[in-house]
This record gives sequence, C-alpha cells and structure tokens, in this order.
Amino acid sequence: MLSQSVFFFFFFFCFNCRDLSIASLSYLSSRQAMADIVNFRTKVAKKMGLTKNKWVVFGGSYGGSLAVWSRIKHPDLFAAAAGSSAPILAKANFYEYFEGVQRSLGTHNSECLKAVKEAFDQVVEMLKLPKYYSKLESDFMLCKKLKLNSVMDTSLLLNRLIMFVTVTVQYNINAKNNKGNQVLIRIKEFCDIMTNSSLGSPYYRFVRIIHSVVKEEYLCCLATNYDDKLKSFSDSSIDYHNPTKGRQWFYQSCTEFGFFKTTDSMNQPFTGLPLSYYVQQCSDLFGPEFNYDKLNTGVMSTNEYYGGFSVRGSKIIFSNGSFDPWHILGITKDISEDLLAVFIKGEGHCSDLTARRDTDSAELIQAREKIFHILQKWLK
Ligand SMILES: *[C@@H]1O[C@H](CO)[C@@H](O)[C@H](O)[C@H]1NC(C)=O
Ligand SMILES: CC(=O)N[C@H]1CO[C@H](CO)[C@@H](O)[C@@H]1O
Repeated sequence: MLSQSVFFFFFFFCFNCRDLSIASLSYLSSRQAMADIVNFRTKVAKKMGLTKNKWVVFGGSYGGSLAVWSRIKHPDLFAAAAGSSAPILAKANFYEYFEGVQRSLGTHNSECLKAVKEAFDQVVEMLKLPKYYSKLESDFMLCKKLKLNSVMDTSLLLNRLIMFVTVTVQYNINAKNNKGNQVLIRIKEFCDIMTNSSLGSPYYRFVRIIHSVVKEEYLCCLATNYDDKLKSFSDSSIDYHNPTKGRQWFYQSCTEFGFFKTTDSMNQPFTGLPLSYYVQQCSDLFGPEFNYDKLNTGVMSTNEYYGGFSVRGSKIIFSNGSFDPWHILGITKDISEDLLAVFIKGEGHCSDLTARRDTDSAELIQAREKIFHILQKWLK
C-alpha cells in the first residue's frame, strides 16, 4: 500500500493554459498554487543539492496566506513560515474591511473620518440628480459622459472613488512612480487635506486629493462604465510583458475567498457596494453558475480545508499592520509558543516586507528584528 502511494504523483498538464479562458482558469486555485510551491521546493532542492537545508516559506497578502498554508499542509518540506498581512479566514461578505478603514481614519483624526463621510454623502446626493452629472464628470475626471444605465454603473463609480481612500489607509505610505509623480500618500497627509477648511467643503478637498495625488498613476481619467469594465476583464489573452492580475484574482474571489468589501455595516462611511454588486460581476464575467451558491460553497470549502482561524501547526509568524484592514481576517494575537503574531502599530499592508528606508518607524524596525530573531531561534 505504502509503496504504491509513494509513486503516486498528481500532475496537472494543461495543454491550453496559454490564456485566461474560463477553461484555463478552472485550474487556478490556491491548492494548485501550493502544489506548484511544493514542486518548486522539491525540484530545486534536488537540482541544487539542497536536500539537508531547512526551507522557510514567506510571502505577503495572498502570498502570505499561501506561505502559512504551505507550512500547515507540508511541515516536512518547510521548517517555518512567515505570512505578512495574510488573510487566513475566507469570507464572502467582508463588510469588516470598511469598518477597519473607519477605525484607522478615526484613530488618526475623528474630523478626518467625518469629512470623508461628508464628501461621499455629497457624491451620492449628486448622483441622484442628472443636473450634477457634468460637474461630477469634470471634478472626478471621468473618461466618458456619465450615464447610469444600471445600479452597477453607480456602484462602480462609487467603488472607484472609495478605492482612493482605502488604498491610502491600507498602505499608509508615501510613494512616487518612476516619473516622480505622487501615487500614494500617508493617512496623515490625506487627513491634513481632508480637514483643511481653507480648501472648501469636504467634497472639494476630496476632489483636490484625486487631482493632485492619484491622477497620474491611474491613467489620466477615471473609467466608471460597467460595460467597459466587463469588456476589459473579459479579455482572456495574456500579455507576458504587461501581465495584469485583475481577472485571475477576481476568479479566485468568486470561487475560493470572497473577500468582497461591502458597505453593509453601519460603522463605516461609504454606501453603494452590496454583496450583489460583486456576485453580479462573478456571473457576468464567468457565467451564471458563478452565483451566491458557488461563492458560499467555495468559501466554506476553503475554510474547511485550511482551518480558518483554528490554525493547526507550528513555527508560523503572522505579521500585520494596525492600519491595514486586512488584519481583521489575519492572526493578530499569539496562538501558542510557536504560532506567533507580530502586530505593527501605525503600519499598512505588508510593510515589513518592503525594503528598509530611513523613514521607517521604530515599530517597523522592531517588527523586522523580532521576525528575524524568531526565525533564527526556530532554525537552530
Ligand atoms: C491648508 O491649505 C492651504 C492651501 O494649500 C495651506 O496654505 C495651509 O497651510 C493649509 N493648512 C493646514 C493646517 O494644513
Ligand atoms: C485588532 C487586534 O487584534 N489587535 C491586537 C493586536 O495584537 C496586539 C498585541 O499582539 C493586541 O494588543 C491588540 O489588541
């Protein structure tokens, strides 16, 4: 029996995986990704004669989840794991995300949170009256004349605007692109503008942020037409020089994780993103069978397979940033002596994985050292 199973190799060979068609995407899953990681680990060890070495698997965000799960499922192959900002509980309706955004903004400055809410309330009011459409078009640099053909168009527009806030909160870093244009600002910089009354109403302060900060990176205009989004996400070709991940990640969201950021909670400042907004996109992109049932079954199966918050394993470090709402689905408290949490105050998504900078906070420097020392101890 045993010798038989030893020679049992699971092998996916997909002759047509040169595209992102639904047939190809059916091979895209975290379990398949882990099989690839295991394959890499074993093949490289053999090829390079590293059979006696200990391997540590690490990653950030979804990559952090994969790192954690690789150690849980294959403790014989990986001596330890470090998952940065790794969600480990799948959840269809991740309404807690915007609650996290509210907490981070409020912790920083309650006036800032109020201003954000006021700005978005005004946008929502303006969307109700066509006489304001041309103003919205120019204020937010929309690519096309604003036409709200369906609730999906309204939600997409709000989604795009909300993202400017959430990206700021989730990353909390100041970054320029290679042309020297500002593409990300810190929460403090964002809030300094949102609370500066000499810049007009909160609505105008937000418009100013969009114009001055994020314009250059996100194309020169904001695309908010739902049919156009569907068209671009339906493209199943792969451009190897400019790979994008939108379609693939959306597929995994619809089939394995959910993680859909809805505005269902009362304790957050936004409106317009119900779960149906996301599930409709699953169906529109991949077919009618990608519905609530498939989403819920997929999420349940993911949590059953990996264990969710009930982590069974050892020698895993979970690091998270306090401002990053993803920590809500991650591990932020020690579970045991060898399942350790590193919670980094004032930091965003995956900050401990970024290169050292002169501007790093004391908390971030300490967190990196702590992770390094834990790993050293475990690998002795
Ligand atoms: C508010 O904005 C004005 C104009 O940009 C600027 O001169 C002023 O310093 C800002 N005030 C604060 C408190 O940041
Ligand atoms: C939100 C949350 O879980 N916060 C906790 C993070 O971890 C620190 C210590 O590890 C706790 O003090 C926080 O309550």
